[in-house]
Amino acid sequence: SEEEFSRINDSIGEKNDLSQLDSYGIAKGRNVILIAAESLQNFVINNTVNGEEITPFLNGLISDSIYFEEFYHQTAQGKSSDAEFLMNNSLFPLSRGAVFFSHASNKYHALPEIMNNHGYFTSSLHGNNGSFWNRNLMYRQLGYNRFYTQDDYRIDRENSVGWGLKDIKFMEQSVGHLSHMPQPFYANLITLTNHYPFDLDEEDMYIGRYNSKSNTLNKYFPTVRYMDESLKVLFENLKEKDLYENSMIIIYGDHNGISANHNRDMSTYLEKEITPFVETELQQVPLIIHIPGMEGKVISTVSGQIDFRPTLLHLLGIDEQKQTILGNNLFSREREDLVILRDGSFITDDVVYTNEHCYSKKTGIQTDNSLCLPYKENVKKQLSYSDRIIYGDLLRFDKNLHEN
Ligand code: GP9
Repeated sequence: SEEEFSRINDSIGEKNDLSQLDSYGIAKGRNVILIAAESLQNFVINNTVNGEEITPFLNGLISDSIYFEEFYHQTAQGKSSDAEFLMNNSLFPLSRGAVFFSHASNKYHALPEIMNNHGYFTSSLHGNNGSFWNRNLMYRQLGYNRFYTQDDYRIDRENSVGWGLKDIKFMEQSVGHLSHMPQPFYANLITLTNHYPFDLDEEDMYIGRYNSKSNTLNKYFPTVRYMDESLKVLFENLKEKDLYENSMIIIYGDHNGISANHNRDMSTYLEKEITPFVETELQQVPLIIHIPGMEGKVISTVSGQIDFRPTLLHLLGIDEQKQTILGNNLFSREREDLVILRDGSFITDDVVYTNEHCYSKKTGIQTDNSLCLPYKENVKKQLSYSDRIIYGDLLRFDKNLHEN
């Protein structure tokens, strides 16, 4: 009901005005190119396999980007679609099923719509079928002006592998689309090659496979390396088409690619035991914000996909105080260092809570549950607010939604 919406809103409270910070509006007016990097986990960054770099392009890019090194995916069964939901709505996905399917006719007040209201042309680009994850229906509610799907790409046997169009070809053709868009634009590019089961043609292997009993883990590294190469191609193409200087390019990992089924071989690779603590850490994905001409910096605060939207709007200098969201601007100094995963696990500066156990962040050793206790109530509340907003379609009562 409307009352419930007001109650939740009152409890979330209005966000602080952060327009006085130096970071406010530093990317104002730029095109925004957001890359969903399929199954990209953070452990491959600045790491090697068989002595070879796995993400040479990203490793270089990070040095002149804002890199959030402790950023978590918060997805559940809806995988890539959950990641999109989090990034665009700053709400949690559901604990079961995919909100992209179950609540695709709800009212949202999503990032593409807000950007659109601020003069942006908004689109999503993906070399797969438009109905995958129900995107073609959900995107209408999220406010995208245009969805480029497999019908907008030249796809043949030569240029595809596994799930479809190879990432390098996808990037080349996508920049073709970007070059025809009205500016400024907000474009969401969804990669595909680094998808389970990580199939790759011999000619696209820039590095060799890992050697363990897990075929999945072995094959993961060359496809990550291939995706990394596709990002290099993206940047080259953007520069060629004069789209680089006036854009900001953001890369994020959507969810994990290597599940707990591969813990034994993962443990060999990482040379450490995969405890529930380490398994939680492995849910970190990269978030890299590249603003051409601006200095890089590494930000270590714990954060998650839910925090992306207020952070982006802050950089664009778009006011976000009055929105019904559960994430926090990552440039805010008052922000509580807490990230909640969809299964109720959480991470703070000092502790990690998962599977009903509390671990010291510093040592990774299980500690007294009382250290995690103070956060539990808030964690439960946040997840339940999000659920109630989705199940009750409560954003239809959002007055901001109608003012815009
Ligand atoms: C499908 C692609 C993959 O279009 O985005 O989705 P996933 O299986 O990773 O959720």
